[in-house]
Amino acid sequence: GKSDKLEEPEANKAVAGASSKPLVGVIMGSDSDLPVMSLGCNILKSFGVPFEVTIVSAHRTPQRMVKYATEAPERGLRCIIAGAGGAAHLPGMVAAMTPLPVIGVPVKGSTLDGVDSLYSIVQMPRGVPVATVAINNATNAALLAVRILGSFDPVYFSKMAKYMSEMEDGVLEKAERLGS
Ligand code: RP5
Repeated sequence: GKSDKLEEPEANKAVAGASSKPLVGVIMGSDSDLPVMSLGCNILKSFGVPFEVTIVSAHRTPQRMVKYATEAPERGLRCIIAGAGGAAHLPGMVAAMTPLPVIGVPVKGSTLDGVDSLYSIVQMPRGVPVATVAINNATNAALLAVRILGSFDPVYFSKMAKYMSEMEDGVLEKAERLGS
């Protein structure tokens, strides 16, 4: 990280709405990913999804990554959102160590426009899938997590349907104002 290292409590404090009985785990390789990843946390919060957020680095804290991934199911997580930049191994390594669905967010770094992160995450070899969203699009990662929860929980299913219909209304209103 560039400045102060964020330990767990600080990382959770940095994102209001983080819960003690999380269904979704939001992890990232570095505190420098937090500005991007907090966009996803805001979505989870707005849908009322219990989530947690912390820093887990595949390269700098490999033991912590193994512990996080292997303990995630027994802690009640249903889905993991993992953001990382550069040689972004985190989502793929976590997916290799848990049967839970993993959504990868390629975080744009200071070089290569985030294409390095995108390729690292999207090019998972056969057998270990990572659902990859667009560069820096933690918003879509969180929306996908809500849809995963909605596939077995009607509460989140309805919330997603409402979100989609409001989004549609928003566009139709704008179109109307333009006179078409
Ligand atoms: C990755 O390296 C992190 O996910 C981050 O995107 C990138 C740079 O990390 P810092 O050097 O800013 O800590 O592991």
